[in-house]
Amino acid sequence: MPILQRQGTHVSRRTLLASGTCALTLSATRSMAAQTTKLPLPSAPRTRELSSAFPQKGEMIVQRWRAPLLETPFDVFDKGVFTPNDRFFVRWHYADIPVKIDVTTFRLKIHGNVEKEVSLTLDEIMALPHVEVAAVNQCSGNSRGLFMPRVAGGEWGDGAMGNARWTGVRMSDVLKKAGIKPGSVQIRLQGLEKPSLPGSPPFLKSLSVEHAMDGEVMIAFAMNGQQLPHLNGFPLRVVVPGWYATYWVKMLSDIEVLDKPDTNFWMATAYTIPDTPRADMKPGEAGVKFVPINKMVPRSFITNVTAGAKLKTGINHLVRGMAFGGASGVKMVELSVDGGKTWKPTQLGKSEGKYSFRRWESNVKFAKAGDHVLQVRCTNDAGEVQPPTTNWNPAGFMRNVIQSTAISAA
Ligand SMILES: Nc1nc2c(c(=O)[nH]1)N[C@H]1C(S)=C(S)[C@@H](COP(=O)(O)O)O[C@H]1N2
Ligand SMILES: [Mo]
Repeated sequence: MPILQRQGTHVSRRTLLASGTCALTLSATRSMAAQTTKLPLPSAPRTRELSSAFPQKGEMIVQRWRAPLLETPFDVFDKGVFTPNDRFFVRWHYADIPVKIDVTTFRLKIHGNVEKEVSLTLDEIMALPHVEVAAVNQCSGNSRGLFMPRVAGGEWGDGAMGNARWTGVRMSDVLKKAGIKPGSVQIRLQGLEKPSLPGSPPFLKSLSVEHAMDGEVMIAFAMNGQQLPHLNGFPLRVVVPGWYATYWVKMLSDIEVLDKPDTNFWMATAYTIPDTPRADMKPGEAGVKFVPINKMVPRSFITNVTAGAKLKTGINHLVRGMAFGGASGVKMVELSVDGGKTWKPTQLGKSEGKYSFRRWESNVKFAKAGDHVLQVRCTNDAGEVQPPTTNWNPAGFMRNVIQSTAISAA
């Protein structure tokens, strides 16, 4: 899929914006002899097709063809802390996604409770100071397929997440172009896709003005040094470091400044969590207050040993993986080889910043033959630690229980 580069945008040394002359086919079709993979889910059908048929994407686990839900195969996370763009997960609510974007006529509109309504060109946006952040983009429902009892929604394994170095401009600098009027409370973000059925609510997400102006919330035009893949939001997407991906609106084309809190479906009904510790409740529990999902919580994974592995006794094994702190950095990652009875700190890799994946590794030696359960847990800089028991809520959000990998030593 050749993406034609437009040369010489005056604001960028690199050529990051496609000319938009090539149309993408977004509804990939099944191949004849489809490759499949098995996800380790307790309840859902586990077999999923693997496909490289989506534009600008390598082999991905197909959760749904249309609108695309593509999961990153877990072995990709063992290769490094940055998830390659062509293996980065994809999630859209509606299938009516533009297949072609003309970068010369594209505009980002800012309207609502502003001093001056503006429609910014990509050149005007890219002329603002550039900023960069390494940050994890994780779906609220990552690992939903592991929820018991089962809940409605995409049955993701653990691959509805990815880490990238995002380059863009500060949301605050963009908003200043329009000027936020006093009394504004939220900004509402919208992308270019349309609801598939008339009457379906357009995908709209809002952030508080204070959050949007914090200098960290970004409008990104590049990911890992390249223009955004079409399915990851070309030409512009919102990046909200430390917060769940639902706020990271793709193909951002419209910002409305609101003087009242947003009560649209995607804020008030969908993407809400129980207002309880760890967003935990009992199935069917009544009287639970729900609030919009927000900050991420710490998680960690073993990436080079899979369940059922047979490891030799008496020699050192390097066990490694990655962790992220959620809304703050990774403070510590510990490993247990006895199912959580005792824990030992692991060695952390280089920090790429507090919102990034971080590598960890540890040497493990099994003295005696037998079955062992490996567990890894992350503590973040805010002192939050992954819990030993699972949380539950009806949307399957915010899973961050310590994961177990059963192996045998021989
Ligand atoms: N325009 C638009 N932006 C969107 C969505 C969407 O449906 N439309 N989905 C959100 C959700 S729920 C997720 S998990 C992330 C996924 O980002 P990715 O496809 O780049 O991995 O995009 C977010 N931004
Ligand atoms: Mo999501």
